[in-house]
Amino acid sequence: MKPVVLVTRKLPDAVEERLRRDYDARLNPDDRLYTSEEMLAAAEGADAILPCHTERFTAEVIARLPASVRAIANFSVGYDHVDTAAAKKRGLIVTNTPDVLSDATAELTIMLMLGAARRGGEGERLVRAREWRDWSPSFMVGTQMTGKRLGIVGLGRVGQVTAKRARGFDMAIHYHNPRRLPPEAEAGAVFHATPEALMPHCDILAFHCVATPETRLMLNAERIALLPDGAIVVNASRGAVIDDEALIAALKSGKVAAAGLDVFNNEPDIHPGYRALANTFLMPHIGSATRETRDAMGFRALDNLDAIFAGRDPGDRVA
Ligand code: 8YV
Repeated sequence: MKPVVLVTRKLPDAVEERLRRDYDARLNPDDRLYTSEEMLAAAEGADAILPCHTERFTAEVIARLPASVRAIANFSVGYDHVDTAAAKKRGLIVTNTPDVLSDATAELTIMLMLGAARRGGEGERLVRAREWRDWSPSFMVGTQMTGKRLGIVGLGRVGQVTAKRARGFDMAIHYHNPRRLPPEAEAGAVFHATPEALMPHCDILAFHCVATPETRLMLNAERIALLPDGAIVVNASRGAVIDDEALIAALKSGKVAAAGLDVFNNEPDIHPGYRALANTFLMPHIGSATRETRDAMGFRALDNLDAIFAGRDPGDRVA
């Protein structure tokens, strides 16, 4: 008998084909978002769940999962939507999909940097609204990215690819991680032991860290004050790392010249202040949204499930 897998969202065709071939897959062809209650009901009798970051596995949800469920194989690298302590306590195996989305997310981060620095959103809106009337030497003048300092919070898998791409723009890389990396991973990047020490070196500040209680609201008013005037902030990690009120105030005052954001607190119902500002470049959480990467994420989640049901250790176990 094939293991039963509840797949909470519509996944790429090639991934679903493999799911149908190897599992008794409960798919969601209409991609309807489940409430927790609906997900729990749909998981009745399932051996595993293959969710996205859109499904939340709080301690309460985990406690109510049917006894048959042995694993949560996420279709995401981030797993802040899963209470891993509760999962461990319940003996659930939890996996994620690292590596395969690093290129796509770094690409998007470069787009956020360029979009914010060169006023991409503003220009696009202007042209579409037929409000582009003339040209002048001061028209739509932005910030040049080439040769500037890029500060990265979280120089991990995605952060290191962003750093590599940014070096193509002759940028000097600074970073803050909880621990200093070995020289081959640093590739010349300058380590700062605290976020406070990093801030003054950021012409552009990019977040690639994981969302944890330690990184929550990392970018607050005090740290913004330490940035150079006119710095640019980009975020393709999780909205939780930014204090929205503080960033919006800095965008209004000009302390922060522009922000490029792909992730937000309370997506998709984001802080309305971001929409009202001209100097924001806003994307709807599409860091990993390329055909290649979404296929690879699905295959990686399935590799993890295959290992679990073959009695092997899944490569990407996080709990
Ligand atoms: C996805 C992401 O869009 O992998 C992550 O952590 O944020 C994105 O790649 C999403 O999480 C898919 O579930």
